[in-house]
Amino acid sequence: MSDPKQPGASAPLPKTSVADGGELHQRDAATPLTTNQGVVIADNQNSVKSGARGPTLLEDFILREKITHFDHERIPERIVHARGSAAHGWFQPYQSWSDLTCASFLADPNKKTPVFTRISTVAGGAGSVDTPRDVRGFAVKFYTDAGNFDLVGNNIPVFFIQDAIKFPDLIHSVKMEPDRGFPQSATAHDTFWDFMSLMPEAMHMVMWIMSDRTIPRSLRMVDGFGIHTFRLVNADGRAKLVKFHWRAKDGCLSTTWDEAVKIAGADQDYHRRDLWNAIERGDYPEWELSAQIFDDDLADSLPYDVLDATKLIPEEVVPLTPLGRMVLDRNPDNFFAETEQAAFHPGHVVPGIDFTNDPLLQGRLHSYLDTQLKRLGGPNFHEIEINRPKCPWHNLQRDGHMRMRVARGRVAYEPNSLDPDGPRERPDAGFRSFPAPEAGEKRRVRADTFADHYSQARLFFRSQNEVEQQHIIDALVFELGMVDTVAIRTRMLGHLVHIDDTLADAVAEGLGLARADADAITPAKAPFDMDESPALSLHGRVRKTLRGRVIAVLVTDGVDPGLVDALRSAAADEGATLEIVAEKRGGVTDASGGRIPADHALAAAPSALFDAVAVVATKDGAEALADMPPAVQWLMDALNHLKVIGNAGADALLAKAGVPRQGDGVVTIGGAGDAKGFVTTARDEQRVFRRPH
Ligand code: HDE
Repeated sequence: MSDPKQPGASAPLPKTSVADGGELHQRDAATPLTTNQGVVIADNQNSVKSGARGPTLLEDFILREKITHFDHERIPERIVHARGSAAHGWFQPYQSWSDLTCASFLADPNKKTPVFTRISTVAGGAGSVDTPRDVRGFAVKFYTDAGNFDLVGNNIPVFFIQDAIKFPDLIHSVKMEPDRGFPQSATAHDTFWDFMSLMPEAMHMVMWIMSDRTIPRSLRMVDGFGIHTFRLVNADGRAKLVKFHWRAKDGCLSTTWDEAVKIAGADQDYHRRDLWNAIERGDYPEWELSAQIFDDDLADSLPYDVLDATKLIPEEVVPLTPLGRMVLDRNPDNFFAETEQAAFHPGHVVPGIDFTNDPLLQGRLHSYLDTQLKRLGGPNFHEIEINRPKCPWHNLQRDGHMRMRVARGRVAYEPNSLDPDGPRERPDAGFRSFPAPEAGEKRRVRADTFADHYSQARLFFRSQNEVEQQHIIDALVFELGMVDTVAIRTRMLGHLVHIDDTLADAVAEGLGLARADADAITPAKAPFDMDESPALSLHGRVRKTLRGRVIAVLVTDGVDPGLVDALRSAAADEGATLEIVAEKRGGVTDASGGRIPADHALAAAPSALFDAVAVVATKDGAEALADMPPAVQWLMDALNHLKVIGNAGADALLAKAGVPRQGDGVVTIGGAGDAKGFVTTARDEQRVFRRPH
């Protein structure tokens, strides 16, 4: 586990200090409460009145300042990715990559670059639930010593559309419908599928969003992708094309759909809480930054265009080169100041990294700067602490809303002769665009090389295992089943026919349609079969680890405390945490008369919230649980959500919940000696996909 106190890691602020304008002010018990002007407040309970029962006076500047500030506490939420959670950490390359790029954060294996990473959902508002079916944003701000670099990606390597001009339409279709104001944070409605069904280019992304990638177990267990093709440029000006990937060290893991729905009801902050708690516990999430590096010749040889964000390059064609690792080891001190005010922008690049002509990326280069002006209120958002570079920065920009820097001197222009020490351009070290030759007619046009919309959708579907394919089918049946307009369902079916026959037939069957009901759609370009890419299967890449996972043990009065301790230490040996669930929050009395405190009351902690579960009960206790509907539901859900289940004396409850007593991820725990076996089964199985579900 990484040490946050190592040199280069961002050290946590002392708990008794506040960061204010970059200065630390120590506080102690005698620190007075003041107004924003520094006037000490004598009474923070009562406003100034004319007589005890008289009117409040307008002159009460303390009241007015406080209420006015409160009235303005919100800023516009992000139009997309409004709901997100973030943490601080660092990035360190494995070696020097200076032959590839002059980006300074990739040059020195001994250098740690501070980062701030925000992972988000796309469609819902800032207060929406954490577990809808949705893409996750994956935005990393590197505070490099050559300026800030933002890698603003998603947890899926492709996107819905090919040209930025369609983005407002896409987002309007997925957000709540404008007349009725619902549904919040859901793709399962008419306007979204209407738009999808009219956008053949979205079909590859449709396959991804209907897969388990969009219902992650934890923000710590998602991969990230830069999506677009970028350029890495070295000091000699030589460039390579590159696609960035973040690989979660503990692997990707997803919930089942039913589980995601139940989590949404039980804990709408599930992902935010999980990330926060993991970092507080010292289970620092970690990702490996990798890159697919290739040149123009290879790009030209591919049967799709690397400038088309609806296409990926299979890893079997261009393998990943691991560049370095990122560890998130510090929670924000203040959600608003940091997570909410963080301004990411794909246009924040550093020397050594450059853009390509991907028309989606080009549109983003406008949008993010524009959005920050509105959201953060003006052109000085880079002066807000979370956005400020950590390297020196000097220029001749001046003034504007909320300017914080006090620039000195009379010279705010260049060239000048009056300020010889003022900032000057540096041709030797400054950012230089890669001199890609460009020429062409000025036209509103889409390249012919972008015209194949089905081959990669087919590639993705066929590269999934049977269980994963079934999940995609189930998700499509569910989502299209929520669409009221029949014509949208049949139009979508018309697209699925071009992707895969089994898929189209199964979805038609699930919707109660016949294959013949599918709209006749003529592809702009006939799809072709590509070699399957096993790397696209999530299940193929699940990691057998319990690091940072949570195991719940449901206990009753009279249980053996030694067994509970054995389970706790077996879990700890695997890096997992054990949490006790009991009928009452006060806990239970064990066989030796001691107390086992509970972390959760049963009614507040459905098994959906945990990675694996065990029931440790006496015979009487198990019979009592079997009479409690929440306990029966707890175990039924654990079974249906494919969790490994440990059974210590709980036969009566298992029988009532319809859980088999042994096998398929159900482990008998006869005594303390079996604790390890249960925990290692949970580690090795992760999710028991063999079970019917
Ligand atoms: Fe974004 N996107 N986007 N997007 N996006 C925003 O910027 C936009 C796209 C992504 O944690 C906004 O600061 C356009 C692709 C993330 O703060 C906005 C287009 C990818 C985040 C915006 C795209 C993303 C955003 C809203 C089509 C994956 C959250 C608030 C051309 C590579 C960053 C903000 C955070 C946020 C525009 C497409 C990822 C409106 C116009 C493709 C992770 O500027």
